[in-house]
Amino acid sequence: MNVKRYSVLGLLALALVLLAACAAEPEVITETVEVEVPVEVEVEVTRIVEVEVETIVEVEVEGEAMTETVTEQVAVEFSGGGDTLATVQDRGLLKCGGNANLAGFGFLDPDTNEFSGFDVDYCAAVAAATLGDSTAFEIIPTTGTSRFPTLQSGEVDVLIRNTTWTISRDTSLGFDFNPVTFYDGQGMMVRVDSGIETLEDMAGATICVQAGTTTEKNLADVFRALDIEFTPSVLPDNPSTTEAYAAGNCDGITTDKSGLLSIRINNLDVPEDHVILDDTMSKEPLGPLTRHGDNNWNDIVTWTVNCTIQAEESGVTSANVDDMLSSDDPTIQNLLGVSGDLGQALGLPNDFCYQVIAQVGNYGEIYDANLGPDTPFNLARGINAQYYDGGLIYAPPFR
Ligand SMILES: N[C@@H](CCC(=O)N[C@@H](CS)C(=O)NCC(=O)O)C(=O)O
Repeated sequence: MNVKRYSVLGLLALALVLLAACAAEPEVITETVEVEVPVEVEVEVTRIVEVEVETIVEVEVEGEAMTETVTEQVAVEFSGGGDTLATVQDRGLLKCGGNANLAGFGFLDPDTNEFSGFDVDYCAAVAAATLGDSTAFEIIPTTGTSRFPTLQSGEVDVLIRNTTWTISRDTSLGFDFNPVTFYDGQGMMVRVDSGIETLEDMAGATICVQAGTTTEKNLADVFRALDIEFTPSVLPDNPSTTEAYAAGNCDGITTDKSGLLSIRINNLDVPEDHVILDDTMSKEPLGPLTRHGDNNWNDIVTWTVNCTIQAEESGVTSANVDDMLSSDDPTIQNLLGVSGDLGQALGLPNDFCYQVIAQVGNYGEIYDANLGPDTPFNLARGINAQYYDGGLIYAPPFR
């Protein structure tokens, strides 16, 4: 009995103490505690990448001078993905790997010392998107073999030089490709008076081709598949390849069809004496590329290209872009940064695409300015038409 009475009293006492404690003002205690906060550290990774480099060597066979291609692995320092946007913005200048010898795409005019072409305009577009100034870029000219080490080493921020997107370039060479800006295919040009009408007529021919290109490999594969014997004459750049063909050292010259058209119009004395065969030997999707590992920079180049493509689809041009700022079409509002924070998510001003269109133009304008009906190329859009016109040019949504 006693036991029971004591425990009831004890419980009452405990309840009173707890009530008093609950009613009391909470006491504020200030003390310093050490906590571990996860910190993100940016690490610049430097690795050595093996690159296949093909060197042309002069050899003498039975008293006759010939060239031979030697393929070797060369170690190139890979500067890592890094933060290319910060580098470009600190420098106030975009460094673009380009081409100096391919009129229409990338060409250095020896008289004016100015670069022009379809690829050059895409360098201007990236400069407009990232620096707000389409003139704030410099082209570093590269050849078929020097272009990849130039990008890997960090000498340039982006490579925009009639370069084909292939799996090995995207993976083992350590790059990321962006949207295709020009869908091409490999062709063959011959002299009209040769009587050659198709590749099958080229048995025993000598064919001029440029080193370090997809072209060189496709040529061997296609001719092997057709069971046609040929002799490749592999040369280091466009001028030497074209000169060898023009001098009659080769029966045919092969590269991307756009390249052949450019060579025919710009580098041969009488273009009408040369014909590009109908045969298309490969797929050559051409576009810009960046170093693998800098995802944001790759996104920036990707959405700069997409901006030009969407602008064409939405009817936004360099001439009407200011009026389009008051459009009530949500896609146009997003595209031009009138609504939403799409630019900010890339680390850019929201009007990055407005700057591209106002200063450079939309995809169709860039195409026409360099390759369209008012240029010597007069190259029909073909598969480079917008998807709604039966082509392959298509921008994902600006949402
Ligand atoms: N698209 C092909 C071929 C690109 C290429 O280098 N083409 C040559 C022939 S049109 C060129 O641009 N030459 C200019 C030069 O190196 O001077 C590739 O990516 O390998």
